[in-house]
Amino acid sequence: MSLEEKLIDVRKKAERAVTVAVFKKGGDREMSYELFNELELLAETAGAEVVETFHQELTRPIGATYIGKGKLAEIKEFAKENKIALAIFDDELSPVQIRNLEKELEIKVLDRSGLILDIFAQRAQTSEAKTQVELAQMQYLMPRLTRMWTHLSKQYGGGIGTRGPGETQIEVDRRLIRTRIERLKDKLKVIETQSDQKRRSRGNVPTFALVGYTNAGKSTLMKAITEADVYIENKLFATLDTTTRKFSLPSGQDSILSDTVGFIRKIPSHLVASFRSTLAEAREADFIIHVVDISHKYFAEHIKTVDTTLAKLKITDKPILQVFNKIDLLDELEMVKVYQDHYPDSIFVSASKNMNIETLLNKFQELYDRSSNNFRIFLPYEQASLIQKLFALTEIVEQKDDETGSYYELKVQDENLFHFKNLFEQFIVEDEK
Ligand SMILES: Nc1nc2c(ncn2[C@@H]2O[C@H](COP(=O)(O)OP(=O)(O)OP(=O)(O)O)[C@@H](O)[C@H]2O)c(=O)[nH]1
Ligand SMILES: [Mg+2]
Repeated sequence: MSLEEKLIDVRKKAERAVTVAVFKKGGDREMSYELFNELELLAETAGAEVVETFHQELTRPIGATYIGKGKLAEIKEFAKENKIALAIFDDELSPVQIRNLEKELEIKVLDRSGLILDIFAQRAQTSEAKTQVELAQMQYLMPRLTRMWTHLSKQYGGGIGTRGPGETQIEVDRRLIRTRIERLKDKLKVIETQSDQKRRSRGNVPTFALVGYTNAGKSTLMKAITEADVYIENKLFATLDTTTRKFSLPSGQDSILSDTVGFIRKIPSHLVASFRSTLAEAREADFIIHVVDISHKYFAEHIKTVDTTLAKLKITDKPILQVFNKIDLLDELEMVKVYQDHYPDSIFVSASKNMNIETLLNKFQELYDRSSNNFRIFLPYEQASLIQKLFALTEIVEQKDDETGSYYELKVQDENLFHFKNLFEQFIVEDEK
């Protein structure tokens, strides 16, 4: 069995599935149901048909089997009667739990992380996304290798010489996975260097990155602003790759907008880590645009998840603008007013109905103006050799020439300020800030 085959392919192996969750005793039941609902959506996105859902109220999940014996028996019986092939659990299960559950239920067991990984694997298109997903899958698989897998295809460098004396198949598998992980990491390093170079070659253009919970409407907003032909779908994780497009701020300033993979509650940590290069666009952006689906009942939970994920990615040191999307779905515009009182600094739009997009762009402009430092300099013609540097380090807002040189009005981003001052301090006419 190849390493890939050791990962469950939901489409092939399990059209008929049940979902299983533990609800925290004394917790918010309505919310528990809603979050459980999300698992069902994920399962359907992966290609499974959820035939039944099971949940049990517990103070905390049970160590060995996650749920209690009675519930297990109930699921087992249901699975037998209804030809269920797969049980999907709403948490990350330990390798031991998976093993125990499979033995007990006699069907395949998949946890939330495995499910999300499977969706990513199905949807990955570019070599970058594929490599990142595979890395996450291998890291996920590593501690979950069990004795039931006895063969390994030779294509990954197995075979003669790889088997030490007395080594078990699991140890061989582990070693092969480790080698593979190293190779994937190397490949990603190359990809990362290439996209770093691409980003640098864009020069000094301000960049805005759309982030947010999956299905919030990031791609739709991208399309509304830049007319980019991006993929939009009412499914989770429609977008896996980063798209970047040029657009203009109201002042005419050239800018770049990027759309990227969405976040979700309990996202596997391997996945976040291995999507480093895809998320680099957000990490390197000047401004973060956090898109929230305000029509979702638990949008406040979504905001929390996104904030936590951004913190994990160490994206905390830049201006963040919260954009509430899908206001066309709110019952009355009055509702928007209520929300507006709670989130006074946010913008309310409908990406698909093109509502308030202009206001949003004005807000982008405001962010940009606030973040940059404005200067006026006079550069004599004999200093023409510095012009290249000036163009690289600043945004020229206006230029006026006279007999001896040129006046420039410019903006300098914080990160270029030191370099700029070093070279041009002596030419500054009046500092407007
Ligand atoms: N009613 C309404 N629906 C919207 C709006 N914006 C987006 N949608 C719908 O919401 C769904 C998800 O939109 P996407 O733009 O694909 O969402 P996304 O945030 O890019 O999602 P992922 O790429 O999966 O993370 C689609 O069915 C859109 O048509 C809006 O303003 N109003
Ligand atoms: Mg998208």
